Amino acid sequence: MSNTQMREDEILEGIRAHDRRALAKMLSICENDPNLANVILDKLEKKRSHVIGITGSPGVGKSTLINAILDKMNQGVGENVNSIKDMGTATNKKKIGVIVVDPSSPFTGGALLGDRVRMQSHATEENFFIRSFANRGALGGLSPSIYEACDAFEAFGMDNVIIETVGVGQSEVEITNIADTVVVVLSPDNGDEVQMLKAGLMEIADLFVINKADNPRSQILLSRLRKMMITGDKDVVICLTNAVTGEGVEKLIKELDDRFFQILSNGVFSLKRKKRLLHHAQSIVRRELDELIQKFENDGTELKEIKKRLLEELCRKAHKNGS
Ligand SMILES: Nc1nc2c(ncn2[C@@H]2O[C@H](COP(=O)(O)OP(=O)(O)OP(=O)(O)O)[C@@H](O)[C@H]2O)c(=O)[nH]1
Ligand SMILES: [Mg+2]
Repeated sequence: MSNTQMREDEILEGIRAHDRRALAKMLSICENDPNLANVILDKLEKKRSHVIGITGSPGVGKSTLINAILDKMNQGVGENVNSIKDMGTATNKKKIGVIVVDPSSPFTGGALLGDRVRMQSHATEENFFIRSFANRGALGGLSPSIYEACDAFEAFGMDNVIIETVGVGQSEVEITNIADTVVVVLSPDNGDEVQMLKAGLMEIADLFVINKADNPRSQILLSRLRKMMITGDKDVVICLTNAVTGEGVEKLIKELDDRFFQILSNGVFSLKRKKRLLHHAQSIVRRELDELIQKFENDGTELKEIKKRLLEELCRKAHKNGS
């Protein structure tokens, strides 16, 4: 048995047994060897998680809000969508995976730790798992291994997978490819109203949060947002929160749970999942093409092998998708 095979079996067994160390290893494989990650993930049964993208301009309070969400869930707030009783904890608290996509350092390619530090108080709790990913290679977008990481959390049986991304550039669009629900966070002290219009955040939001509700100007932002919605064709829930005190966060969790059950019953969830599979396949193709370009200069014979692998991967994804 090869080393890789041993590692694979160990991880498979560990994830099925809800061993956090196996999940940590799996997430590292997602980051460093996404092809191997896909091979392992294919052997795992995936639970149905609600994948929530939290996006918004820098500093609006996304990390603080996620921290507040975890606080509330730790107190038992929120629906346990998977109803997993066998996760090694005798609790019915929600199981949450958090992915923080940090901008890459051009020097190290590594993830910045700032957001993780913000959520540090929850980092070691049994029912939560927080992981930072650098967005290396994906200019302005999400991490190239985000699809695999999301699958890994689902295989682990998380109720929610929360993805924090800075709402600039490509990541805004990309988050709609992977999340079942996109939460756009705005804050009154960020000149967000103008940015919102510019960046098309209006279109991608399934739910708005006006954070920093302790700032009186949040009421102005609220009424402007409502006005914009009247003229638009979308009726989106708006929640007001103070992420520092946790005010309004319970209501936000309830709105998120309500939306999850709604999209499960109206077919939107399965459409979102089809979209995610398609974009996952595309990300594999892009990755393979990058490899191809790198290798081609040295050895043209690689071309056939890579073409074959690409086709196999696409057929596998299409088959999984039921088409
Ligand atoms: N007054 C007030 N301050 C807040 C609130 N939420 C967050 N903050 C503060 O706003 C600052 C930025 O918060 P973060 O959670 O780091 O914001 P972020 O959106 O994650 O920022 P990036 O990850 O850099 O994009 C911190 O100093 C927080 O303490 C709030 O509801 N009210
Ligand atoms: Mg943050």
